Amino acid sequence: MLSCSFYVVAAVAAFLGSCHAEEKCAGIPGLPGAPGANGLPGRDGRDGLRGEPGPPGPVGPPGGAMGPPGRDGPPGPPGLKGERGEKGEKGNTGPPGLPASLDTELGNVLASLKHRIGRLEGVLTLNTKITEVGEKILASNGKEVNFASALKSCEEAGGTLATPMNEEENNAVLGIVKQYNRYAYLGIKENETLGQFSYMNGMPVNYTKWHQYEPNGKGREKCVEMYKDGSWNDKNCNLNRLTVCEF
Ligand code: MMA
Ligand code: CA
Repeated sequence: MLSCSFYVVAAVAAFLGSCHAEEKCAGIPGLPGAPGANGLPGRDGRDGLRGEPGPPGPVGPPGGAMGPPGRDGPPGPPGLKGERGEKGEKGNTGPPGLPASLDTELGNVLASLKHRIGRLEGVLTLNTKITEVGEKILASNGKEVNFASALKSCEEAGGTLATPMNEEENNAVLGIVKQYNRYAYLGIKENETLGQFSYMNGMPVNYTKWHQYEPNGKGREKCVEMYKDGSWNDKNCNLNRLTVCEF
């Protein structure tokens, strides 16, 4: 609070500074009155902005009613593949195509394959790995085993035991017998009728090259071996003979 003496000094200063040359001077202003009493409180202001939601409340007492179900979680991973369904109906017939004989693209592929196979046959023949006779290919693994094992080896390789059906084929097998200098089993066996021989498919033989006085086994020699002159002998099946296959 400003003291009374300050007001007096201020009033004298104002008087001396503005009035010392004039004829009539205003009177000295009175001293300011004491400050008035405080006014009444103002009116309430407007409501403030809405606050953030508060933190979740504490867990309620046990035994309270269960709250409502929560929202669905995110989708789970895909399930296992289902079992194969039943086969569907046969589809419609496709558009008509060219016969293979008139399809140039197919013809080119076939010609190329034939050429390549021909070259491979040339290599195998040159190296005496195979003998080609008519449509047959003859080959030996050089092994001497019993009849059942020899037949199995040939069949596992996709063929069967060599079965000469004519003189030319018999000579081709003979070439392999001479090459290994070993007797070979043929794909021929005596059937239920003693003295009668059949091919592995059960058909009776229609070409034979029996050695003189053969066959003479009469049921005791149910397999057939080729001698080194190309003639045949009925023989036990449990001996070791050269494996010669035809494909
Ligand atoms: C052996 C045996 C027969 C064959 C005769 C020919 C003694 O038996 O190989 O199969 O018929 O020889 O003499
Ligand atoms: Ca015999």
